[in-house]
Amino acid sequence: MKIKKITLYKVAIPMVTSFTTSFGTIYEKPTVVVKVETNDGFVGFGESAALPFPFYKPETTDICMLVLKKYIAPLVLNKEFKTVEELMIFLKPIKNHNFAKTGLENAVWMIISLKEKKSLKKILGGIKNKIPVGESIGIKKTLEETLDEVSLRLSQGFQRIKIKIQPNWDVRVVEAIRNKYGDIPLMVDANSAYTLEDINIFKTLDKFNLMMIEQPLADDDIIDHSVLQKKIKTPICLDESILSVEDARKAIYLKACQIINIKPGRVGGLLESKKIHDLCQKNNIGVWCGGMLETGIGRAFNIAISSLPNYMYPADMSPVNFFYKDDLVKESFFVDNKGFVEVPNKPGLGFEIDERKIRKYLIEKLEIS
Ligand code: OSB
Ligand code: MG
Repeated sequence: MKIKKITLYKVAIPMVTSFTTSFGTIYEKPTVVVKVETNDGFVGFGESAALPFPFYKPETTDICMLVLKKYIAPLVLNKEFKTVEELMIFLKPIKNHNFAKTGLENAVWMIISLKEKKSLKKILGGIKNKIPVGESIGIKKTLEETLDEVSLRLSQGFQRIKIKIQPNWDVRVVEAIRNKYGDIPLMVDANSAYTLEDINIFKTLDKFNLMMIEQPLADDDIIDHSVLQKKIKTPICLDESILSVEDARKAIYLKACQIINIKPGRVGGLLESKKIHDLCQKNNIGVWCGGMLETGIGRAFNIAISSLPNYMYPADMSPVNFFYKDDLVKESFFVDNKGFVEVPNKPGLGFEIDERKIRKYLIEKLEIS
């Protein structure tokens, strides 16, 4: 097949509530929807779910628009390919820009799924019919607000709670949750807010039997994480540090983590996610799927990849309406009262895209052919 047209939509759905992490507060989260049309009449959609500012990784929403238009589209338009492996070879010269690549890559996976009349789960090698999910709870103004949200999500069935931490919002939150809810499945995510000098905080956190501590140190670090992992028993989970299967190989070699959060957007798509999954499986490193506050489009791909066997911890899969007043799919996924989300068995995205909503929340549109 050949890609004959790519349309980029920068879309911003109003948020229900802001989301605070150690790197800052997200008050609005535009996203990039990538529509791909092929010469043989297939249409696919993907999402480049970078943040609007370069505080998580350097890529932003606007950078995704620019890179997709100026560098990615010209490398793939009107080129013959049969598989995502072949497609990604065209993109090899482009360093990083993983969120931008993911929007296109996901759209092509959707097309391949439609063409082969097999679900994304099936073509990716997934085996699970439903995936366990948890919630990621941002930094709040008060402990009470945090405890209330923990209690609500536990009562709704979410299978684990993740708390965003930063200096002065770490031990006391964890302690308060443990005191009130006992030994629930609990983890923390620091989004790279600490250094090795904070060893005493990690030693204290080590006493709370956390499932894992996500990205405690610098966003581009592997070595210091390896030093830290030797000093604490809580498993370190890497997020920001892992941009490719090569990064994962190095982290495993240096014993920098025991768990990896694989976000398709951060690593450049589902193919790279699968490679990281397979490598981790061989090395007894469990993985799970993180999120980037995607709309129902991006979340659909996260659900599909989470059906692979070594995705053994609950995914960050809060329903889209926890963050946004609306969605870009007609009927989004549903978290049942045991904290599971069903993996669609239909070919394609598995959810019906609402193009009216894309138009309603549109900020900028670019057509490239
Ligand atoms: O570090 O996992 C993260 C959201 C934005 C940027 C980074 C992160 C997050 C989350 C939210 O934790 C996860 C979700 O999409 O539900
Ligand atoms: Mg994280």
